[in-house]
Amino acid sequence: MTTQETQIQTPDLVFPTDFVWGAATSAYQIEGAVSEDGRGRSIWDTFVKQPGRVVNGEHADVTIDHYHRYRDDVRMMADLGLGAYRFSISWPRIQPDGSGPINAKGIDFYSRLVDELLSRGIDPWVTLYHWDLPQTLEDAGGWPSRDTSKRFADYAAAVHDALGDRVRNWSTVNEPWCAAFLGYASGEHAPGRRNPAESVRAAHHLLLAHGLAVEAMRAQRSDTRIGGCVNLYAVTPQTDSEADRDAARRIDGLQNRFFLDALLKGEYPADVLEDLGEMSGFVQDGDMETVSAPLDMLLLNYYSRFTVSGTPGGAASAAAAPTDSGSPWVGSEHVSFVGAGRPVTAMGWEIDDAGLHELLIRLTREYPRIPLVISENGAAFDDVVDADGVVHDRERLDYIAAHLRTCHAAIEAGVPLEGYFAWSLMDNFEWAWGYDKRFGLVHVDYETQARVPKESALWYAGTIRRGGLNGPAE
Ligand code: IFM
Repeated sequence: MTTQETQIQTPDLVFPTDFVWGAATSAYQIEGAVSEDGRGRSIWDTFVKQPGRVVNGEHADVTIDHYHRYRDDVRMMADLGLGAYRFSISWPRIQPDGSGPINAKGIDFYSRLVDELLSRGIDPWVTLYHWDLPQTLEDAGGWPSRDTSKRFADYAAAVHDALGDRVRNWSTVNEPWCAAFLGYASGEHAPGRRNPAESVRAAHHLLLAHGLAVEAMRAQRSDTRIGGCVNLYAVTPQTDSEADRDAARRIDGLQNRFFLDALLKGEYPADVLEDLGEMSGFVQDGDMETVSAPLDMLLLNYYSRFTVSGTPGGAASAAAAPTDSGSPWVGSEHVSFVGAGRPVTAMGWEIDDAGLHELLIRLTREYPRIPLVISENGAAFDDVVDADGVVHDRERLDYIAAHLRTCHAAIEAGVPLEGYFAWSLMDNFEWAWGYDKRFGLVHVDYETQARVPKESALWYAGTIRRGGLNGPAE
């Protein structure tokens, strides 16, 4: 035993020894190099150049230049002691036009990244789609078109064929709710369409794409672990009134149950289909069997709780879009999101770790038992680099610590929770908010590209080293 090991104190809350300790990013948010090595254009490349779409007209042509700095970034991950790194593949790097032959240079980048991670003992977790649809496919109809699902399965098979020998853990579509409803209903995200009926079709085709990709990948290898990835919210009615309870049912239905029931039960919830009315006439025979192909795990992203009211006149406070946008709440546009008085992050999102506990218990009780992984959890705050060169981000540290305590309590209660990925490893391009919101454990100076681990990163490294954490007084 080394001196360092003898000094490690046993924490109060010890996690299972095989618990996965990770951090996550996505391709478009960190890579830059948008015109290099044969990469095609994505819907985000188009969107960010349209006036008024992103705060301060910012874009991700360079962002934090991970494409060129990946070796240094992986070294930093190793210094922090990360056990796993979740990143996404840029579809237009692999297939510049979204179909046809693969771009060898695109695959080569991810192959080198995977090798670099493995050489430092970090397990690569691949996400196949984190919102950067090739523009050519959007021009051909985008996610409202069924054909896009088939193109996705081909792309998934190509990536899996190239990396499946070294990457065991895969997820298909990150947060299909966002891709469908922010992309095609509110227009807050690329491609910026505002058409409720199209957004519902998009949601179904994103789920179908997931299922077709699972089939294609399973046909290639039997040792790959595949998960779907959803963003879930705890949802509470503001009062016990019938209107507020109905509002909570609707928002929980569209945000949570629409995706969970489809993936894990092979059906859409009847009440949500009723709310959507004619917009839901898109399911073809056999689709739901494909969508609910057996999974090895469910990845869930958790940030906050929604408190909702069905009483007209409530002020919307949750995740307000930076620019003028429509409503993503198709069929529930009358619902308002109200503040419940909890502290908020820089996004205006209320901090509520109890909501995560509630969701984990609910998943275990109401759905077929399946291993769970928190694939994103974290918070944006207005970080400053202090005179001592350190980012004292105590609020982020407290946020992550509180959610990890919740994870521990859930495991103790019998929830099959296997891992936790902090969002995000580094500050990066926060979609319509540009560089205004910093989610990173590691601070990035966008002028110099200097990376400096924040206090939360150093604390997280200690937590990983100790295999757990202490009570709130820590
Ligand atoms: O930055 C995003 C990420 O791309 C998807 N999940 C939520 C994060 C914070 O908004």
